[in-house]
Amino acid sequence: MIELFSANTPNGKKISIMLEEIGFEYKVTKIDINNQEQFKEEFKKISPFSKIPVIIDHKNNKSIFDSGAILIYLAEQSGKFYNKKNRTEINQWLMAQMGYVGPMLGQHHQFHHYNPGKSEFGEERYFKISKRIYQELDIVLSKSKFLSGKDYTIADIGTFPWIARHEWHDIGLKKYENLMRWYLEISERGAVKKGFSFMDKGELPPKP
Ligand SMILES: N[C@@H](CCC(=O)N[C@@H](CS)C(=O)NCC(=O)O)C(=O)O
Repeated sequence: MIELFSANTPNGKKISIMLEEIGFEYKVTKIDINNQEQFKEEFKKISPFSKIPVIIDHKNNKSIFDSGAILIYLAEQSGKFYNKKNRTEINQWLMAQMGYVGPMLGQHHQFHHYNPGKSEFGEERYFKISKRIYQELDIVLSKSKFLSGKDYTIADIGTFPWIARHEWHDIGLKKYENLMRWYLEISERGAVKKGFSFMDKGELPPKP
């Protein structure tokens, strides 16, 4: 059984979606990051940077932090969404999500959604980068069905919950035909719907 320490955020949703996709049994332990629960000593033992998500695999008592590492671990354990023959491609898109797509869209959330009017520089910078990301993903998805090729992989699972915040981004997902096609197709997966609503029952990926 997997224990998922998480909160209802894009990084948190990546793992509940993956767990639903691979059909592993899991239980969710909520970490209230708005009430500083991530800084509790007990949690810091398994999360050195005090961040969600973290999992404990109770089968071998192993704890893993960082959503990218968790996705790889679960893919290796299940043998799903991480085809050995395509690993370099998948790693490339997963690392780009972890180091670029997620962090930049996350900054856009901070400046545009949570704190508008506080920093013109911050708002403009991350709005511009976020639009670039939409454009860049759209180009990739005009050439392949999923990010790393013809198959749905952990790179798509890692990226999807970030694009699912499209309403906050205020960019207009509909304008990006290929990104939109990818988003709608993934939104319709039963496991994605279940994983998406892991904390807020009934929450669905918002329609563009
Ligand atoms: N690289 C980490 C980033 C995780 C992350 O930023 N988590 C946020 C929520 S989405 C968090 O726990 N924030 C609480 C804090 O930083 O105090 C991952 O992908 O797991």
